[in-house]
Amino acid sequence: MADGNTTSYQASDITVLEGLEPVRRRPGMYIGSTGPSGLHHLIWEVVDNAVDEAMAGYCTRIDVVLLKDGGCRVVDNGRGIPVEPHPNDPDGRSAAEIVLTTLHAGGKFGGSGYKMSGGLHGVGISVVNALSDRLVLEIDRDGNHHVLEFKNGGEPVGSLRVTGPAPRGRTGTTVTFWPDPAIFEDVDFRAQTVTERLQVMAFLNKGLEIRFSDQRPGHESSAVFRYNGGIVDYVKHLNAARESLFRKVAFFDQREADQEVEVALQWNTGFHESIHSFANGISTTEGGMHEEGFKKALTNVINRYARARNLLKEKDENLLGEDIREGLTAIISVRLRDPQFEGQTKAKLGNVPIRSLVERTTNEKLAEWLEENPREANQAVQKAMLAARARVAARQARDLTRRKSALDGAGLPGKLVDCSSRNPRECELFIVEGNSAGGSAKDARDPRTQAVLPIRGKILNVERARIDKMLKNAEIQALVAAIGAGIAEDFDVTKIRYHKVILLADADVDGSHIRTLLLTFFFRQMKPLVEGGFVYVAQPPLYSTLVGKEKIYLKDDAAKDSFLAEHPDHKADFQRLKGLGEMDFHELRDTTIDPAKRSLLQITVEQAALADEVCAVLMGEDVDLRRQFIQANAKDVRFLDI
Ligand code: 0RA
Repeated sequence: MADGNTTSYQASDITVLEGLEPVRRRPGMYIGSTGPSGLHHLIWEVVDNAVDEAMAGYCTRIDVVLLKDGGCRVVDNGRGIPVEPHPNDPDGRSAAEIVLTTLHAGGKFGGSGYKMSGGLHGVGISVVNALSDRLVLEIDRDGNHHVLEFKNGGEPVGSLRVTGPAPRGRTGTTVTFWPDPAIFEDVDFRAQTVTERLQVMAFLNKGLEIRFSDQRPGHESSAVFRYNGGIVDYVKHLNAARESLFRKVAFFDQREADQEVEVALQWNTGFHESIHSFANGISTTEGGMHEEGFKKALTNVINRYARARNLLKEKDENLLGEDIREGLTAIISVRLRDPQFEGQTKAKLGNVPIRSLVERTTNEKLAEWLEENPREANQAVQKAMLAARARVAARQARDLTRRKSALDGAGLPGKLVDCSSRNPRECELFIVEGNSAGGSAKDARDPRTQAVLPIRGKILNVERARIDKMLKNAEIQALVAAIGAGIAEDFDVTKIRYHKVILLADADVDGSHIRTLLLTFFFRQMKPLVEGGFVYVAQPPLYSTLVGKEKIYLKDDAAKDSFLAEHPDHKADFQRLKGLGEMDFHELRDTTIDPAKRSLLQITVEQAALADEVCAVLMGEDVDLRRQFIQANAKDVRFLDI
């Protein structure tokens, strides 16, 4: 907000409320937690104050440094916190000292100085002081360099004093703090957390240069973030790994007396909606009024355009919001006085008036953008129409699948080798890659409680195809019918016919691929099955060896190594077990089928979500990105390693 010309700021504007003891007594009230999130909150708080200076038009650069000794330094080139004696303070302390030692002191709460502060995690820089065992404040202002140090959670050491001249012409504030180890579970900052946040702040504040440097031994790194395109650059960045539908990024904004909005958007050829919204620079992951206003207007504008151009005919139904948002990447950034954060994680914007601002702005300015960019507008509408057609086809396919599986017995797929028990709690379904492995599994199972469904691997190779295609797939239909609880919105986890759905595939690339695809399918179309912990992966061992007459199975190389360490005299050979298809009846039973001997991995939602990500990445062309992604995540999910 470049309102620097119209507001004057004096030391007397800073209102004095209360001391810092409450913060140390109940840190969670002020920073959420004393875990990593709370710790990083200290940095955000100081940086937000500097960003406020930037928004007010006085600061162009912020430096964040993680110091060798564990401290954090934030340097800005703003006006500097006021240094004169505070007129309302009987002891004549400096305004800067009051700002750092008084809860809720700061121009933001005084009224006139700041209009729409971003530093409204609400707490102010004094909270950082309260939770640091040491803090050094340096201010360059009026040609002087001022210093004031605090210890033990905000006790000033003397008073603000001039130590010399400010570097020529410089103004600005430097806050260096060392989080109190008595307060925080852990005082190690995580560079990635910091850089990700700084990058987003740079995107949201066009032209502001934010530099990061990590000087901690073994962590040395640095980065510079500056985006002259602001949120337009943000959208380009998000779509960089994808194929955008067209090159242009739509942008529009609107300012009113005490609220403002900026929107940037572009479609990609994918199917995912990726809307990121912010209020005063804070990510609102649960959405809220600003997102509501945007979505409503977007649906409205695109439908109006499609009708006016006769792309949608009179007899055609309107496009739904979800059709239009397929493949959409959008940033909505609003600034407002007194943002209300609601919802489970306090990440949902509650201010009603902002909805109308965003809706009006989008209605008006996106419509203009479409008129001015007919080629792009046409592509967006065509994509939404395709999505609508796919949605209708998907519903038909779902209905068909549901009808096919309506009656048990009659509706069960021919390939399913079912078990005889009708008590789902004790029943298990093995989904087995390939017919030969399916045959062995059938022989090795307990026919009372264990069922086998062989599927042919490659036909599932539709990576993230639209759901209508998936549902026409015979293998998927068999799967849905066998599990017997419907699909997507119709999925009813209380109807599942097996309480263990076990994926049984080889430990090789193909097996990994099919596991990933199946997990993606469960994650997208039967999420409660995953959430309920009903999905498992069987982990057939890699090696076997003989100890006397007994056959020992070893899961992987690590298991083999530790076995050898424990049995230094072991002479017998190790057999490498090949594919499931080549295992004999006994091997298969003893390692993967028999509940008493096998090893199963229960799949978490996070793992299934990761499989979904892997599929998404596989869809793209970016092999490096795929490698990086998988390397970054492979440690927890070995079986997904592709
Ligand atoms: C109160 C009043 C003014 C600026 C600031 C605080 C201020 C705080 C921080 C914290 C980090 N960097 C900061 N920069 C400025 C207004 C001063 C004026 O009117 O000159």
